[in-house]
This record gives sequence, structure tokens and C-alpha cells, in this order.
Amino acid sequence: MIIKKAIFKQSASSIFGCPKPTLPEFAFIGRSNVGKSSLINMLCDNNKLAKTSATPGKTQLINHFSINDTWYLVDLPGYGFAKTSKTTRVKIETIIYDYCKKRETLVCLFVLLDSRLPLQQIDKDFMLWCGENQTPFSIIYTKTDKNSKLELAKNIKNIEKELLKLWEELPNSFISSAEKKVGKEDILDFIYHHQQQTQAPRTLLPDLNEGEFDEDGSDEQE
Ligand SMILES: Nc1nc2c(ncn2[C@@H]2O[C@H](COP(=O)(O)OP(=O)(O)OP(=O)(O)O)[C@@H](O)[C@H]2O)c(=O)[nH]1
Ligand SMILES: [Mg+2]
Repeated sequence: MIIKKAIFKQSASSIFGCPKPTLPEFAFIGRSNVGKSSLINMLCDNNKLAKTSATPGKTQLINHFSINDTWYLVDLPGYGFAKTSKTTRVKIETIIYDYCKKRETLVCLFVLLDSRLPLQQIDKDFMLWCGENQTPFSIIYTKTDKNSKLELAKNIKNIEKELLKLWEELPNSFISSAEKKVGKEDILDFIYHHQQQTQAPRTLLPDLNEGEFDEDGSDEQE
């Protein structure tokens, strides 16, 4: 798919301020600073579309970008940003969880994982929450330009091993680098094939490995 038109639509501080739920949408989520906004810019070939920053906690609202007038890309605030007040953290978590659980036109969440790190507990918890709440997700590994190919393959293999303790099968996953423009075609192809849906398809949600889950599961654009 080619993105011919990408425009900022609106920012919202809650699900109630989002655009009317008439178009399918694909949202980007992950820890603060993992590269959500940069990836959106890379996909749209426009570095000024979503605001990025080297300082974590940049995106604090739900930002909708209208793509080719037919679907939305959504930039969400990051979770797990420790250096902020408890009030702000709770506010951001409410925004994220409310959106992910209740937005009826959300087709797929892309959960971004830093390709240099082992699977973090916070990401694991978030993906388990998605499973519990029937929120379909795929994984995108970010910042792969900072890894050697060997390190990348090793790290992804370890993460997949961890994921298979939680799910019977692996979720869809993509490799990306906003810096080197890696992953664009694969991610846009995936979106193209799912954009006809205006409701979250059950098929994008991997089956939870119930045994493991019982044990671990107790657990305006700014
Ligand atoms: N080398 C490299 N750096 C990247 C890549 N993607 C993002 N970055 C850098 O990582 C930092 C954070 O990027 P953002 O896109 O703002 O991250 P975010 O996840 O939107 O962060 P929050 O909005 O704070 O949650 C910036 O300094 C980016 O330049 C990448 O693919 N490669
Ligand atoms: Mg951001």
C-alpha cells in the first residue's frame, strides 16, 4: 500500500474526544521512548507528522492521523514512564487502557518492543492484559539499526521463547527501524490486508497458554 495522504486529525485526552468511530484504525503502543511516533513518521514519509523526542513522555494524548482518507493511524502515549507524577501516570494509563479496551474501530494494536532489550515485565504484563481484554495485537521490534544482525536474531529468539510460555502461538511480528526505514512495506501490507475490517478480528489474537497464564497472569497533539 502507498500512503498518498497523511494528515493530523485531532488529539484527545480520552476516548470521548476521539474522531467518530467510522474508519478502521491501527494504533501504536509501547514503553515511553520505544519509537512509536518515529515509526508513524517513517511509515508516512513525513518526519513532522507525529512529535518525537529523545526525552521519554513526549506523547501524552491520543493522536489520530487520517491516512488516504480511509483509515487512521493512532499515536498513543507510552506506558511505564517513571519520571512523572503519580497523577499524570494514572491519567495516562487510564487513557491507554480505556482506548485499547473500548475503541470499537480498533483493528489492531502494534505493541512496540525495543529490539535491543530482553522482554520487559511491563511489556509482558501489557500483552497479557490485551489477551484478557480481547484486544488484538501484533509486535513491532524497533531501533533494529542499533543492533548487529546476529544480536538482533538472538534477542528476538529469546523474546519469542518467553512469549511462547504465555501463548500457544506467536503473535504476528515485524522488524523495523525508523532511522533506516526498515519494515515499512511489511507493516503497510499487513494494514492493507486488515483495513477492510472495522472491528477487531479475533484471529489477530493469539491463544493464551492457559496453564502459564494462571500462574503469571495474577498479574491536541502535544
Ligand atoms: N537509532 C534509532 N533511533 C530511533 C528509532 N526510532 C526512534 N528513535 C529515537 O528514539 C527516541 C524516541 O522516539 P519517539 O518516536 O519519540 O518515541 P515514542 O515511543 O513516541 O516516545 P513517547 O512519545 O515519549 O512515549 C528519539 O530520540 C528517536 O529519534 C530508530 O529506529 N532508530
Ligand atoms: Mg511519542
